[in-house]
Amino acid sequence: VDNSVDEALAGHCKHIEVKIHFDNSVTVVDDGRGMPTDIHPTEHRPTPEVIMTVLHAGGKFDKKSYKVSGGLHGVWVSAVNALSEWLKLEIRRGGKVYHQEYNRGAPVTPLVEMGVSSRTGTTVAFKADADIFSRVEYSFDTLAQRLREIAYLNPGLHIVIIDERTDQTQDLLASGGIAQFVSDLNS
Ligand code: 0RA
Repeated sequence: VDNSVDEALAGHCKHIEVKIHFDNSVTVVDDGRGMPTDIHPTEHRPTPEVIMTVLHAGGKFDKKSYKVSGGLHGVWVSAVNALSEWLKLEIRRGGKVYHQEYNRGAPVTPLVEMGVSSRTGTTVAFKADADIFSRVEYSFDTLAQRLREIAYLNPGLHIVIIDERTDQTQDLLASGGIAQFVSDLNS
């Protein structure tokens, strides 16, 4: 989600969907630019694989021009990958759809071209590793609360959270930003 919010802060993402599935896996879909799919200039493998497996990778996060970040400079998505039993990455970019899968942080498929799409964005689906976490069940309220805060801090960014375990959903869009937060708090 923080990587998707970074895309929103850069002006390229308007919609983020977070879905908690029945098996407590989670899917995060954004309509950002999609991760670059070229070969990484120094690592000599596809950039998404570098972003997903190397802490602090991601290229743009280290650039001086990149002063705002909802995440922690490229750490998050690789940390999520390392702590996941499995993770499935889908990238829509340049008219194409790419896919790669990982187990416990390690790639188990190459990055492959899967089809065509007129949209752009990134989808990350993952299941927290029960060998690492003693509890892998998500709290809808905790996640909804955090995503609501993110929505207030990013006016115009539309965040939807869907819980398939209970059919609960929250539609978060705060066009008025922090001013709206104060007014909602007062009311
Ligand atoms: C590196 C560079 C660019 C975008 C991203 C990473 C990116 C990562 C994630 C993770 C989840 N959603 C994401 N969306 C984008 C910039 C790409 C460009 O310059 O076109």
